[in-house]
Amino acid sequence: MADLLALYRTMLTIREAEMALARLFADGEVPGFIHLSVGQEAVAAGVCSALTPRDSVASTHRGHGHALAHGLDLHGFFAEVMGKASGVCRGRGGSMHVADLSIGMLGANGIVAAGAPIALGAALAHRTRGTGGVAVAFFGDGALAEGVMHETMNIAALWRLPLLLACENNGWAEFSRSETQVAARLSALAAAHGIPHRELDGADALALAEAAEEAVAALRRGEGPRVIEARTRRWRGHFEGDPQRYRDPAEAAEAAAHDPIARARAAFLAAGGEAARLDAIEAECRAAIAAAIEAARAAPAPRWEEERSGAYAPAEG
Ligand SMILES: Cc1ncc(C[n+]2csc(CCOP(=O)(O)OP(=O)(O)O)c2C)c(N)n1
Ligand SMILES: [Mg+2]
Repeated sequence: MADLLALYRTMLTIREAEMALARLFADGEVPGFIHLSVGQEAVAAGVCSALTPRDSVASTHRGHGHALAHGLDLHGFFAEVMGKASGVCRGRGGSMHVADLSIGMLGANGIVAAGAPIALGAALAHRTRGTGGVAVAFFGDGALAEGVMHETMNIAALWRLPLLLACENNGWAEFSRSETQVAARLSALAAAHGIPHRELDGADALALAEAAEEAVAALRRGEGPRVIEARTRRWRGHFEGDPQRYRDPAEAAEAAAHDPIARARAAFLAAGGEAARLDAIEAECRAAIAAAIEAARAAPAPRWEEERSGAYAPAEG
C-alpha cells in the first residue's frame, strides 16, 4: 500500500509538472523544444523507486520524468526548463539537459541513445570504485537503431557491469513507427548478449517497481546487466506543437485507456484505500508545482557575462 502511494505521488508529480510545462510552452515561457512523457510515467516512477541517490541515471530527450522520479528538486527543475539562473544547471541546459550530479542524475540528452554509453561508464565507475551503486540507462525503442546501443550491450555483458537498460517502447521514433527503423526485437538482442530481459506493461507501476527491485538487487550482487522493456504509449506528439499528421487520432483515444495513474488510483481504492488520501497527494503535488513555477517566474535570467563560468576548468598555476 505504501509503495503504491509513493508511486502514485511520483507519477502525479510528473504528470502535473509536464501538463504545466505544456501550458507554459504554449504561452512562450519555455524556450527551446520540450518532449513530454505523459502516459509513460509509470516507467520512470517504477524503475527509479528501486534506486537511491548513490545510483546513476542517464536519460533521453523525453527526460523530465526520469529526473523528477530520481529526486530532482522541483524548483531547480522548473527554473532550468524555463531557462532561469536558479535552474539546477543555472538555466543553461533546459529541458534536454536537466542534470544534477549530486543525486546521480547524469542528464537528459538530446542525442538518441547517447545516455546508454554514459550510464555504461557510470556503471564501470561504480564497479571500479566499489561504491555499491548501479547505473540505469533509459532509452526509447528508436534508440535500438543506433550502433552505440549495441556496443553498450556488448561491453556491459562482457564486463558484467551493474547496468540496467530500461527501454520505453512506445512504438514510435519521432514521426515513424519504430518497426520501420529497427529490424531486431530487444528481447532477441538481449538474448544474443546473454542479458536477462523482462517485458512488462508500461502502465503498471507496481509491476515495474517490483521488476526493477529484482533487477537492481541482481546488479548489486554483481550478476551483470539486465534489460527491462516497458510497453508504453506516447499520449502526445513527439514534441509539443507536433501536429501529428502521421498518426491516426484513434490511437490517442486508445492510449488514454491505458493511464498508469488511473490504474494506480483504482488499485489503491480496490485494496480499501481512502480516496481522500489520493486527493490530498494531488493537492500537495499541485501546490508544490505552482510554487516552483512562481519562483521560477520571479528568478532572473542567466547573465551573459558569466556564460563561460562552469564551461572550462580554471587554468592551473
Ligand atoms: C543521433 C540522433 N539521431 C536522430 C535524432 C532525431 N531524433 C530525436 S528523437 C528521435 C526518435 C527517438 O525515438 P525513441 O528513442 O523511441 O524515443 P521516443 O521519442 O519515442 O521517446 C529521433 C530520431 C537525434 N536526436 N539523435
Ligand atoms: Mg519510441
